[in-house]
Amino acid sequence: RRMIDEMRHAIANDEFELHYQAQVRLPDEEIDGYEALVRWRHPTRGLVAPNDFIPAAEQTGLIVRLGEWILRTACTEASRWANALPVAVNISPVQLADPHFVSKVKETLRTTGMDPSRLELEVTESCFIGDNPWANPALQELKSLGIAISMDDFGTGYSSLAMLNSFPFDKIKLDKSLIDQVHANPKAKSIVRAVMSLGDALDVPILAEGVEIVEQLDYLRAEGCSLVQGYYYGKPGRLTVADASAGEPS
Ligand code: G
Ligand code: G
Ligand code: MN
Ligand code: NA
Repeated sequence: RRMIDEMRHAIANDEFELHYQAQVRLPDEEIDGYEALVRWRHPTRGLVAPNDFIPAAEQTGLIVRLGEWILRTACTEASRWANALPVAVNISPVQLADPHFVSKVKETLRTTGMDPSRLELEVTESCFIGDNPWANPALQELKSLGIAISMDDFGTGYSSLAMLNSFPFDKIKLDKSLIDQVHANPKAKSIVRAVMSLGDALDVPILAEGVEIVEQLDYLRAEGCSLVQGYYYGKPGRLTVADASAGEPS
């Protein structure tokens, strides 16, 4: 309760901020876009990580309002980037269960002037399971506007393959837990190789998450992985003028 009152106040008080992490294209190592990751700049506790407040926001439904703030802020900030790269925004299953989600996204695109083809929404399989019959049509409609839809945390759930079969994702984000051991463990190597081949077969690009060291990158390159994201290239942060934004302080 207290946490939620505090978060409600924090939204009104502008205490949340978005950090951006580069997604890098291989083999050329050019930046392909950025993922927005929310943080809470708490007046006394400092910078609070999303794992410490997103679950409570989801349980209470406050994620709907926070998610609107996140989407609006990501679109506002990204529409000012001089490099005009795409921005990827994480969408909670609770947001997708809101029957007004699609109209809210459309409204946000309209009010921020964001080009829909520069917006990507990241969803997890928990968006589809349970009783949300409109997740699939909602995402189809957003896709028809030119918004890209990515499957996040691929390989961690129990129906990821069924989801790939039921929705035409634009990108698959292979979870960090499978990348962690990819330089060292033969089993992890085989799994990652199989996912790359799945991506080829479906003609969907695979993005490897949580790449931290060059040995992981070397294996991913050798397997033809086309996108990577992780501390190796950069931690999430405020974008500086030199990075991406025009007239925006870092
Ligand atoms: O940024 P970090 O790695 O600490 O994020 C931890 C978790 O919080 C990840 O699962 C990530 O998807 C989630 N998360 C981060 N930012 C957002 C956001 O803007 N919206 C939602 N719904 N989840 C987020
Ligand atoms: O679940 P999702 O993929 O949206 O969350 C991504 C999370 O992973 C973010 O919290 C981000 O800060 C974190 N992250 C991104 N790259 C790395 C990395 O290389 N190492 C670690 N440990 N975490 C990472
Ligand atoms: Mn994500
Ligand atoms: Na992930």
